[in-house]
Order: sequence, then structure tokens, then C-alpha cells
Amino acid sequence: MITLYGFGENFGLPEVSPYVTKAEVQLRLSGLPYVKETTGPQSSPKGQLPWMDDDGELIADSHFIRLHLERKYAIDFDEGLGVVERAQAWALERMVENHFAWTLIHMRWLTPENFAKGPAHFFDQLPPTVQEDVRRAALGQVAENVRAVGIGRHSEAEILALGTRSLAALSALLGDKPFLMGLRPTSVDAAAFGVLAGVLTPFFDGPLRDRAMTFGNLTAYVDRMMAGIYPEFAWTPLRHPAQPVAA
Ligand SMILES: N[C@@H](CCC(=O)N[C@@H](CS)C(=O)NCC(=O)O)C(=O)O
Repeated sequence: MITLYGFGENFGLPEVSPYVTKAEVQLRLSGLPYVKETTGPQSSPKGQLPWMDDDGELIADSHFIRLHLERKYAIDFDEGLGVVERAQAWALERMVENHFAWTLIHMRWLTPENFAKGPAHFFDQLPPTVQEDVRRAALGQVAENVRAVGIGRHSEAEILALGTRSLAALSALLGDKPFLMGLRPTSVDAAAFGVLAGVLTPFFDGPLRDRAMTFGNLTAYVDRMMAGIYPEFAWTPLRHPAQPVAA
């Protein structure tokens, strides 16, 4: 039995974390049965979510979950792709996760209104005596992480420009295809969908979301992935402007 550990549904999304979403999309694409448990990062062997228990084998990190599924169940999420396409997909996934995702984290945690209505509530169940201290400490840690990867050193306008450039790159690479590498979803779609849905959920506001909403093929892509992968989730389709807008 496979158990996937994640944060769970919130923020108008079937799963809060883009990385847990990626792992869950991989599981759903694989067709393997699984159950999902809601937990905190401290439960994970690597201190971050997602992690997975597959009949007693513990695997942490969305990439290593992918490798485990591919090896143990003889799945190739990139079936049909050549060597160069696989390399392009990997490069795109790294851009999405190691660069673009930090602009999402900045939008959620370091925009005070978004923090107040979103991540601040992660700590609501703690005893009132420690709640505010833990909340502040978590915010400080995220701010430090965002600074450590470089994004947090830039002005708001520069962060928005970087995020918009990634949106424009994703939009150009998607073009009029249904999925990033062609007619069927592959590994990179699991990663890109997680981050794009996180940016586009109407739960949060901000200029990065406003920019994302102008890329009609990306909003349609998120709607398509949501309907195909999470058909049970109540997602209101986004508005699709006729033409993508260049950065
Ligand atoms: N490389 C990891 C990244 C996972 C990750 O950043 N998870 C975040 C949630 S989105 C987390 O658990 N953060 C808690 C922490 O770092 O303390 C993966 O792909 O699984």
C-alpha cells in the first residue's frame, strides 16, 4: 500500500504544496492505488513534504518518489520522448522548481495580505501562548530561505519581472499543445502544474497572479490538468484571454 504524505487541500487547491502536488500527479498518472495523509514536514525523513511510504519503504522528495515509482513499477513518465526532449523537460522542470517556485513562495509568504489569509493559518492549532512566536519564526525562516536562493535580494518589481519571464518561457514552450511535451502529460507537467496552479489559484492576489492570468494558454493548461488529474476537485475554470501576452 502506498501512502503519500502532504499538507492537504487548502488555498483553493487540492494540495497546498506544489511539490506534493507534483508527487500526487505522478501517482495519479501511474494509476497505482494510494492513500493520502495530511501531516507536517517534521514527519518526513528529509524534513520536507512530500514523502511516501510504499509497503514500509520510505521515500522523501518528489523527484525520488518519481524515481521509485519508475523503478519499482516499471513506469516511464516520459515514455515516447527522445533523449533531447527528456533533457529539455528536465531543464524546464528545474527552472520551474528551483527558480519560478521561489517567486510563488515570495507571493504567498512575503506579501503581508497573502500571508495573513494563507500560511499564517498553518499555526492556528498551536497553543495561544506560543502561536504568534512560531508564526513569526516560520515567516522569518521562509524569508531567509527566499533570500538565500537569491530571489529575496531583489526589489518587488525585479521579482515580478523574473517570475513573468518564467511565465513567458512556459507559455512559449507550451504553445498550442495540450501538454508541455506534446499530446500527453509527462513528468514535467506534474511539476509545472503544481507551481502554476499555486500562482493562479484565485485564493491569493498579487501582480504575479495578474501576469499569469494574461497567458491564455497557461490558464487553459491549468484548467485542463485540474480537470484531468483532479476531476473530483471543485475548481472554477479560469478566464482565458484570447492571446498570450509577451513579458
Ligand atoms: N525538493 C523537494 C522540495 C520540497 C519542499 O520544498 N517542500 C516544502 C513545502 S512546499 C516543505 O516541506 N517545507 C518545509 C521546510 O522546508 O521546513 C521536493 O521536490 O520534494
